[in-house]
Amino acid sequence: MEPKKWTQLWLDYHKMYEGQKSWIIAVTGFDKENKVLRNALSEFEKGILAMTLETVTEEVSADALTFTISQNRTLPIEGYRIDGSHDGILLEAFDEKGVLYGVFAILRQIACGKRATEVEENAAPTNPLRMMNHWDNMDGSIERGYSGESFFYVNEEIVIDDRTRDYARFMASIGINGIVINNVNVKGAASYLITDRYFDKVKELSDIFEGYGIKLYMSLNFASPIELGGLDTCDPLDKDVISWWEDKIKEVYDRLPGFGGFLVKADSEGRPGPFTYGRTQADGANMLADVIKPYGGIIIWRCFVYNCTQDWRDTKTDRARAGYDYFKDLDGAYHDNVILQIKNGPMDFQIREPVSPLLGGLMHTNQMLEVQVAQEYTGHQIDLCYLIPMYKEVLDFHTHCNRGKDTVADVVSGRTMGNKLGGMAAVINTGNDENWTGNDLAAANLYGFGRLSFNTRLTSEEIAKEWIAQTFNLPEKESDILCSMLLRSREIYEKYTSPLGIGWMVTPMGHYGPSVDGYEYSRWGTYHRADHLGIGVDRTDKGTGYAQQYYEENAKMYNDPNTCPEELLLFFHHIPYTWKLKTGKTLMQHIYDSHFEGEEEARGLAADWDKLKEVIPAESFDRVKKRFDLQLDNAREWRDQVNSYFYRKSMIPDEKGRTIY
Ligand code: GCV
Repeated sequence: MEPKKWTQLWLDYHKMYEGQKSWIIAVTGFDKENKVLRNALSEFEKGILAMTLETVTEEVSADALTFTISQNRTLPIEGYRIDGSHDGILLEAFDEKGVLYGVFAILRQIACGKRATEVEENAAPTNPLRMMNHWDNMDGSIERGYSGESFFYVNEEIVIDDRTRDYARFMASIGINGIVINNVNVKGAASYLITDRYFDKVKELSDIFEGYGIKLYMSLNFASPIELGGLDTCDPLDKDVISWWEDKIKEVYDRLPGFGGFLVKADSEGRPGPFTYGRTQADGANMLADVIKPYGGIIIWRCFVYNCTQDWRDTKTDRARAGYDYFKDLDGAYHDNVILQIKNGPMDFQIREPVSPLLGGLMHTNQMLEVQVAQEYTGHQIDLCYLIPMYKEVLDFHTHCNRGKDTVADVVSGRTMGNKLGGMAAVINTGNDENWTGNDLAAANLYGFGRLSFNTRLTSEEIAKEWIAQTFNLPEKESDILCSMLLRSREIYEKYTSPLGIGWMVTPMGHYGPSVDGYEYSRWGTYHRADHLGIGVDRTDKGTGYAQQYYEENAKMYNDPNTCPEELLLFFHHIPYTWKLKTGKTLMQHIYDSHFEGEEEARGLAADWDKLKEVIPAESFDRVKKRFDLQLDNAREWRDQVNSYFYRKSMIPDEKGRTIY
């Protein structure tokens, strides 16, 4: 079979200028044979040649430029300093990873318009852990994957080829230092990743990753002692279970010495966990953490724990409360090599949610922010939806947990509490499609997540511009058009789907396209609780009490519909259709207008894309254009279904007299 080709994403070096010189490499303080260093040098050689036509040579000549790499232990771990001058470039770094990141920074700056001799930066990652979570299954499918099949697995075998290496290069180029290679829902063959059946291949994969400064992690099946060990329990306090894990984890580290640790989804959506045995989440996490500790491993324990069968006809029952209710009381009980991984919002990656109150609500526990780059609820990589502005909002959110250092970025980076472990993780959006991310423009989210997790101070616009320059190298005018498209896209998607924080209203299983009452667990009634008078979920002190899970300042703000940010109004309140918003419009009119505007603005995005036809490579242009055609159908459907649903519920006509079906 012809191997599938693939694009080089943002490492598709374009010719930027024609340099006249050659380069000599001088390394001091580092071992030149170190894998990471060798890969860094080869990236430099490749990138500089493609972008400037200058070559790296061993012949010393007076007019050659020198690329000096030198160790500097006063810089932070993984940090680097680059300084271009007429003689060449000086790159100082704390460690080899810093060299690798420094090289990619040099190449990025050249791709963004600087000459090699002008590059300049002093940088160190703001987050200790910057991770990608694959939801790839071993049969090759990907849970919530919209870019083809897995490139890690085919028919329950691990595939390692040039694409794997390119993937590792891409990840390193944006600063990723940890990758979880399998779905958190560990099913079928994936349980055997920690057995002889797969160790050799996993080791090969881990060696490739290591060469790019990346640790390999796996999702773990909490019921492994039963499924692999033949025990009749996986109770975390049972001594046979503990001893089974001791043997297993020893075996794992014997075979995979560089292994990072496990990611665990327990007691959620049918996954086994400590609750089955009357134990707490901390009992489960700590048992594994203690066993893995001697090997330097960590346990990343997800807080996406909720009871999907709960009956919410009782107004106090609320899925949004679950994370905090299960985890807050155990703050401080988790051992120091446990990190709790918390989704950005209390529900599930909707287009707009408040920040999870657990972030910063926990004050004595390592925490990591989980976001979803895969566009499960945000358009399936068909609809354009640049998610970096959403991640920025989350990172910049003031939790009020600690004066002066209270943003989510402060909390997860470890600055608030002085934790060594923490960071950001993303559910990745890649697959084996030729362009990796289905929609070529969805690669901006992949790129952006990595860059943001490395430097949370970057703006959405800076990231978009960097990505555009490296991917397409467009003239300024066209670059501005594309940048504006990206920056507008999230709000446009929100406008034609579910504005004001209501969420869902999406097809229950697929999560693409409108289904106003369609929440997968809706046998207890609609999720949005709309009736003929109003819509929204009362999460105030008179309702489910969710708003009270925040620190006082935020709790008060959310509790009152007059101070609650309007983009979250229906998340926190049940509001009559006649309610006046700050614009003076009624809620009902806002719903109509938002859907009409959203659909129209989506057409504006597609029209802007057409303006780029001459400057975007034809294959890429056509792929994206086809997606815009689908997006426009989707936007129309959302507009019409939502508007007609609420018109029929409220019987309030559109003031502008537009056709509502
Ligand atoms: C991996 C949502 C998704 C599931 C996903 C789950 C999770 O519910 O729809 O596909 O499962 O989140 O984050 O564990």
